[in-house]
Amino acid sequence: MVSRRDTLKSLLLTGMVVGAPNCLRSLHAAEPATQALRVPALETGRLVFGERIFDLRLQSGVTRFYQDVETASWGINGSYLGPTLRVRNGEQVRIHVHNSLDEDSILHWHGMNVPARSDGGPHQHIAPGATWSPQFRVRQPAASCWYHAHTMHKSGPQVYRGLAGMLIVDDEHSDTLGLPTEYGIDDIPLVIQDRIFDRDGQFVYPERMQDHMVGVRGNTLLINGTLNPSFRASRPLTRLRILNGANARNFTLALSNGASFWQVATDCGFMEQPLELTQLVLTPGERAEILVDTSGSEAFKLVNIPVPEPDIPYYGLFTDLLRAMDRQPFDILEIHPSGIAVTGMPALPDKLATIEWLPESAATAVRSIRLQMGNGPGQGGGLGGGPHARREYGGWGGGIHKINGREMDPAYIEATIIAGTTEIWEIINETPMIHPFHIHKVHFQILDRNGEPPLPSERGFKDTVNVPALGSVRIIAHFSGPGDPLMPYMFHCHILEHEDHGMMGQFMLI
Ligand SMILES: [Cu+2]
Repeated sequence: MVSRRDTLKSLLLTGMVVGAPNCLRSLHAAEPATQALRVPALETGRLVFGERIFDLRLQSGVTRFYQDVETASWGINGSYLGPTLRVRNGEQVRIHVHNSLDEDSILHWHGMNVPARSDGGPHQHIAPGATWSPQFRVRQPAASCWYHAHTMHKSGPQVYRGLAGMLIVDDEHSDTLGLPTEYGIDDIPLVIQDRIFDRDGQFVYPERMQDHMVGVRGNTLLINGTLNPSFRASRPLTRLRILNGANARNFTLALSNGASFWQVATDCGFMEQPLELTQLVLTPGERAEILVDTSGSEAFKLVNIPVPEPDIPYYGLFTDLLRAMDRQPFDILEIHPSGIAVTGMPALPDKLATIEWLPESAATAVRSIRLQMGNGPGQGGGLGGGPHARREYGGWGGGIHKINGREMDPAYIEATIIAGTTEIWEIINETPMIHPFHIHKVHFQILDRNGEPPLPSERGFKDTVNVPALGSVRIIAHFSGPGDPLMPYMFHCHILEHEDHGMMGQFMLI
């Protein structure tokens, strides 16, 4: 694997090529070599008359990402990110979210099957000083979900400052699998994010058009808010609940020693059986649970490996940006194994879950969802209307992001769906870059991508899917009730700048 110096060199070179909008580096003088991985506090709330109640506070504060540097940041019950909430299938939950910030916000429970009014979307606002108290019964199997700001036009900057956290669902079945479950010991959440710091160690949220076209990518990685993190394992097998919590960056995860790891869960729960992998792609919003062999004594790293250059026509500056994207190797987490010697492979359960695969014949509707950037088919445009406009791709310049020809309009409902029905959605990416597509509430199965079966790592319930450049994905989902004719659910690109700039639509479940 590349050394830190090689990595830096390659990043700087990449930066020179593309004007350094999105190369990973960290050059601050006060940068710690490595520091212990921070693990968000585990919050189980309080039980009142059988209801699990959480008290969350959106707040501003300062965080020491760098030694002796106080960075202004936002968090939930803390100065950066929020606690890991833990709930159980079947129980009634109420979450009091108090906004002590000086602007409107809202939290969305990503991956949770909750009523529209409790879902937290751009129709809902928590004004400064106000409290919002969504409630729901947990009706889904064990999974690693998360929560984050979903404020109209402001999801990007609010998540960037720190409004996000993990939300773990447990159930009776997950208790019996024998997987690592000791939070912070052998069951570790990993929120992977990239940020930009200025010379004073303050967050910079870039406003340049090109950053918003491809999505905001930082040059400094934070894992659970830790710069250059190191984790010391104390058990021979460690479960990582990995969330791509970045605004826009895709990660291709691997271990620096080339060893295998085992994926056990997709976004919304366990897979049928553990899947042995040597690399795993996560686009923004996606999660995976993996088991890592932490026996033995030789340190290794969880790293990001570069992906091959995308096979797209050349469009000028925008193509340079796209080609540089996801091309940088970098370290994510240094892992010091437990030193416990184990002979052979770790013992893993043969079977994790029974998944009922939805047949295409169950669908009563098929919808097309077209992801678009620019001025629409035939309009051309390109970057600033320059010479690189490509009419055949709808002219994706100008920073306009749309679905089915329309920027997000709170008054427009794209689909009205009868509760209890099953639908196939074909998500068609008309642009030359990946978009991670997220549907609120439902847990779907991927039927195919560009006509091919989904990757083995996607064989399970998902709520966010990687839709490849100029390609398409078909998903099938069962839309369970209860419906609500007055409050829609969202579907959108999970590149938060794309969502903020209009690549979002609404469905009403009735
Ligand atoms: Cu997008």
